[in-house]
Amino acid sequence: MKTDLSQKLFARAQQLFPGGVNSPVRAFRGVGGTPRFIARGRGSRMWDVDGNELVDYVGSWGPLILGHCHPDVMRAVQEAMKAGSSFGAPCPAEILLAELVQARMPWVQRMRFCSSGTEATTAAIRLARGFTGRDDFLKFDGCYHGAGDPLLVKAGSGVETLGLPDSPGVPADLARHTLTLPWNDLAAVERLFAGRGGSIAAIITEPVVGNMGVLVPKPGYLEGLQAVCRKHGALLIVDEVMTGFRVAAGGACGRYGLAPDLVTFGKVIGGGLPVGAFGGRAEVMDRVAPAGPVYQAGTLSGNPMAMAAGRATLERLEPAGYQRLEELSARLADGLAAQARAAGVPVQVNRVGSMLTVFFSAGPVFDAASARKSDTGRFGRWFHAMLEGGIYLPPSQFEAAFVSLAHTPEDVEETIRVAGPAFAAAAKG
Ligand code: KE4
Repeated sequence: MKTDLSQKLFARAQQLFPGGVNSPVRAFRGVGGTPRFIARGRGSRMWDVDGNELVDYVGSWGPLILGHCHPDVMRAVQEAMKAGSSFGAPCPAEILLAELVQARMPWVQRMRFCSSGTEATTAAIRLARGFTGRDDFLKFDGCYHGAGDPLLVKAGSGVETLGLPDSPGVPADLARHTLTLPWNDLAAVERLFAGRGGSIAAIITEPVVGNMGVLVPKPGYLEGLQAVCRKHGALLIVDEVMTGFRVAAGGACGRYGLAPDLVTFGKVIGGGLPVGAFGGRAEVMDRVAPAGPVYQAGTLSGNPMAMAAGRATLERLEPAGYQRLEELSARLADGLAAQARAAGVPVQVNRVGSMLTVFFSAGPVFDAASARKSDTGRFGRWFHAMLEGGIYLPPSQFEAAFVSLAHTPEDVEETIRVAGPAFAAAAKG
């Protein structure tokens, strides 16, 4: 596969951006080689600058659940642009999107739009601290909630991919308020709260972890976290930046029957444009300025073009669409597992809805520690063999792949076909 132009552009990019990228996980550090510079996308496909056609399972890391350049999303954004790109003032578009969110997630009694998932989670932590008057909060090893200081402790995603235990630059005085435990271990959470529950403002969790690769919550785990929060007066923050409107119409909270105090969003609700949001109980959210004293703000929050893209996306996420995503994703997961078995390569395929990960591990993968036992060298060889075969997967063992409504059964069968020799190539290393 020709990559001359990507290589030339990557060399130029490294004179401009740290590591040649504007977000670390794009740099292929987890798999080696040269990142592909993308020229355009359409439906389930992307074309890189060297003209290589790729079946895309990254989907901009989750937002593109309808695929690239969905005509309705394009039309909505173009129409919004004709009226004006941004006003810095209230506009009807933000109400229309918020009402769609609230209709599917009635626990979101109030919300605030921002421009990224990081803003949303950072604000949610600040709000939980302001509401409870407590400084400590609990996150889980391997869960990634964006690049905000308090959350860059034992994070997943790019931090995990680069093997950075925590990020330098986060003052110890701040990090000490971020408590961490293994994910999926309810007894550990109960022990922690029994000892110091009165000082803990919140638990924040990915309900289905996507940032260590996909980790599936054990039965009762999420409900257990909710019960611990209720018992000790802490808030449950469910980070649905990745799972929101992805794993079900009501997100993971709808899928697992949670009643979170706060929930955060990003990705899908922006339809590919920059949007984040946090929301939840009115009693909590009404502490946010200007209704209350907890400050949060953003120049482009509620931007009419981004609101239009998000609304056009959510409007096309019907129950039949989730059924199709389930069927396509199940076929893909089963087909990949069968190909790995045929090649004699031990893998675990973890999947919830249309997010999945192939772990190169012989044993079950249910938390960060078990995920880290995966053979990242084999993953890297498999990744490149798939890429050579025209299949574009997330360039890290510790990320989720995404199926969109633009993917077809033919895309999935092509992917499964390419995976056979790719697993054989992975085993050779
Ligand atoms: P952003 O600030 O990147 O919009 O959202 C941060 C975030 C928060 N919470 C969860 C559960 C997330 O998955 C993310 C962002 N996810 C990564 C992919 N694993 C974004 C990709 C990247 O960092 O380039």
